[in-house]
Amino acid sequence: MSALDRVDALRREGEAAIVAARDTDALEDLRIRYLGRKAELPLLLRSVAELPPEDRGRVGKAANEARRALEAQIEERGGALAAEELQIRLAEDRVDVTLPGDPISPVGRLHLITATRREIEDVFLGLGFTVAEGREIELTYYNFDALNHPPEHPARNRSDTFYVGDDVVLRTHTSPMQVRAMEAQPPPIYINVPGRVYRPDRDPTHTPQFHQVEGLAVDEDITLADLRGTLLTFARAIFGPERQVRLRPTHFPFTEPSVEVDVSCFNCVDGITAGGERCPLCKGTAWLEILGSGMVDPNVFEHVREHGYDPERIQGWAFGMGIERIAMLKHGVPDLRLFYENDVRFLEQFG
Ligand code: 2NM
Repeated sequence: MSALDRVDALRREGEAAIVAARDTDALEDLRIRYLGRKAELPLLLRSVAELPPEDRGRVGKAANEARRALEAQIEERGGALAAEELQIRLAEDRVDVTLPGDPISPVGRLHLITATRREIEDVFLGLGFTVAEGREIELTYYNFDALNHPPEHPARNRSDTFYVGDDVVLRTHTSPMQVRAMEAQPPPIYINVPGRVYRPDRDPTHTPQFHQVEGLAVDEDITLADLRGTLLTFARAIFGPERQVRLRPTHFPFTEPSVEVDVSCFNCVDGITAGGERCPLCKGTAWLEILGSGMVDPNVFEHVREHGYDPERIQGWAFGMGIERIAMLKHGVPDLRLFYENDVRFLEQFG
């Protein structure tokens, strides 16, 4: 076969193959087969000089034209195939966003501390309180001074408080946020402040980190009777509708008068269980201590007087409770350490 006939044959064969190519991958194979560095047509083009002089012009021209024709045809077919492939992919990837979701079933549950915190918050939200969270690293001013703890108060000792610096501590209660909230908002104020607090204690009933919820209500005419009613509602929501509360006098630096609040035991009658035994929950006393509270000392208001808290015009009460203690009483948790060991056999029973 003459070189010219061979060029013609390659061109026709190539054109037919390109028309028949089913996808861009097949087309790429054809490009290599007909136009690649080692393909016959380009080789032929490169060796035109070795042909007899009278053939060089015609063969070179035909081979060049064949190469350009195949290139153009591959280009055109490639564009068409790529467009077709895109349409197919778009059709396959189409998502019907109106279909109902298919979420995986949730794994895990709330930790008992979290569940109890939310339960407490929900009771006070229902009574018109809002929730405020503060910082865990506090200035001694907010943790002590503004809360009427004098410089010599024992709670300020290095042995009773984690100091981060001379005037910076890990908060020992969430009360500092109550002061910050009063700075930020004039009375009336009804807030709940849950969160983590720190004290350097470790024994069977104390851990260096624990959780509190504090409450603060300040208004023009708020009294200890409102505190009692609020805490009775709280006690009944958490421990059952039959509960009673009792207030016993005590002392706190930031309240005057101060009271410890007990809820009637839900595990016995008058300290005796249904089985006739001395009640192990209340130790036969018929009462369970749940929190501390009192009327906010006017000295606390003096620190926020310029923010609208004139102790001659407003008064209020505050309370603080340990979330762990509430959860242990309510669910009969026998050991504080169970909250922090995170044994799933314990965690799975709640939340
Ligand atoms: C308690 C007991 C009594 C309390 C006082 C204040 C504030 F900021 F108003 F002064 N916040 N929390 C308070 C009072 C906390 O916890 C056992």
